[in-house]
Amino acid sequence: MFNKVLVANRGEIAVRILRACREIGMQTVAVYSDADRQALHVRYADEAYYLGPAPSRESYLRGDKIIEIARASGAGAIHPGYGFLAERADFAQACLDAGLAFIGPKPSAIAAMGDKAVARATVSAAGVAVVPGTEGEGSLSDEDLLALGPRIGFPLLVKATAGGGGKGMREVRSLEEMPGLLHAARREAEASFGDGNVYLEKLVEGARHIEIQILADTHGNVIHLGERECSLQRRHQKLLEETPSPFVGDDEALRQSMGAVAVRAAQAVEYVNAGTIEFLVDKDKNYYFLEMNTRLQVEHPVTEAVTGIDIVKEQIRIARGRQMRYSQEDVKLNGWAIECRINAEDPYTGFLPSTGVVTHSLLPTGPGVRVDTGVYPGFEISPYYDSLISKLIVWGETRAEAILRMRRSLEEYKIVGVRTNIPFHQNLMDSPRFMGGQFDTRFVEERFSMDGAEEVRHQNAHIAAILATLVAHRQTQRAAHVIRRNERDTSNWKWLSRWERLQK
Ligand code: MV4
Repeated sequence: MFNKVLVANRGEIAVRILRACREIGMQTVAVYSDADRQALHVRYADEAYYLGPAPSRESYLRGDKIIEIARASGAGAIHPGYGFLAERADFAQACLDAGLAFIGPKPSAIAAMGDKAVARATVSAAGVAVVPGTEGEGSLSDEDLLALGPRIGFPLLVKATAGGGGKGMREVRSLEEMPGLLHAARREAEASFGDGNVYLEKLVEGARHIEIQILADTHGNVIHLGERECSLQRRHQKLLEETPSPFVGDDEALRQSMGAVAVRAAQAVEYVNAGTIEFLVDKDKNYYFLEMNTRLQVEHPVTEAVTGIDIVKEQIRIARGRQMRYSQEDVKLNGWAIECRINAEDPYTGFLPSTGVVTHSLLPTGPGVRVDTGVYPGFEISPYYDSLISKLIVWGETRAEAILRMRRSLEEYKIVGVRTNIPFHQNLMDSPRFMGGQFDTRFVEERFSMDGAEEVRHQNAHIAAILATLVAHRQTQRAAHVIRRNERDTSNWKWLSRWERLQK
């Protein structure tokens, strides 16, 4: 049984995994590229080995080299994190062939869920609802698809079978525009995945994106850890996740029903370890399987915050062949958690990536606050990898408390040297639609604006009385502040009145 883990990743997730290993007494091995010689994950690990030049394909995607390092260093297991090699069935198989444990599912489960048409057919056969569309696993010709389109009905979506993340996806409104869009989708899928195969699904409009975290061990136990609301995203990049979903809310029947269906979908591929089932949920609470992510996800900490379960430690236990420490009855959702993804991107210039040295940073702390990051003052954010600097996760007893805590934490958070999307999140926290939980997957792109002039709000005596107390409290707080409030911040005064209006 292994007692040394190689973490085949970088940034905040590598640090997150190393921390779990440290807590349970596992020895750790990090790997790094030229751009990451000074990175936190390298410093944190017991040992670190050089992979190659900065570009991913010459470093973090070098599965052969990583396996060689694992063997040479005496690591008995590889944790892939997310991205890079995490969902490559061939890499998982190569680990097993080298006598290494892969901290994740079996190669067959990765492969079955990686092909979206196979995934649809597999879970559908297990009784899981999928969006109406083409059926089966084989590749379909344009002729086939043009015949099937009208039967499914418009509007529909062309999706890449090798896809995920919206690549190779096209919305089709009529039969006339279908040939051109099929061609464009195939070309994009071919360029992105080396596979131009596509399938069709009816378009579900105004849907929310809600996912269920599952855990499965090698003893046949499969449990779910509730849902995460992931509708707030831009160009298929999630920006904020929360749990519970404001849309599921206290509909415990819906939560348990989605959870049970997610478990069934996982069982359909004999799933082991941590995984996530994505659902589209329409306004009438009908839900449909979208895809399964066969990895640890970026947003896993919100689930950890409300369940108290350390998902990464559980992943390692499972990979060691142990039973999970929890049964479904043990899983209780306590309070509310929100995660903001802090990216090195400028929200005022259309989210252009921002690179450079982080000269100073001041992290928010205090009750109910967690920051997962791989960045520290002096570290250079390079253009080679994703722009995620950190994840700011807050917990509150209620959604309102979590939002207030997030606003407070965003104000405290100071990063100097690169531009970040913190102002975007501050704006979002002030958005009445966000506060009211009234948003779907189009919200950020279609209804949200960064130049929102503050609306003037009438304030009645009742609100004023509450606010007087709040302002007094604020002043004591401010006396202790080293950092000045951001000019763009909405005052608590305005914010509370918005909140009050929403509660009416
Ligand atoms: C959909 C859909 C509506 N109807 N499928 C986007 C990425 C990929 N994971 C699937 N996606 C969607 N599939 C049907 N039949 C809407 C989306 C979608 C979306 C899904 C989740 C999160 C954000 C999204 C943004 C736009 C579209």
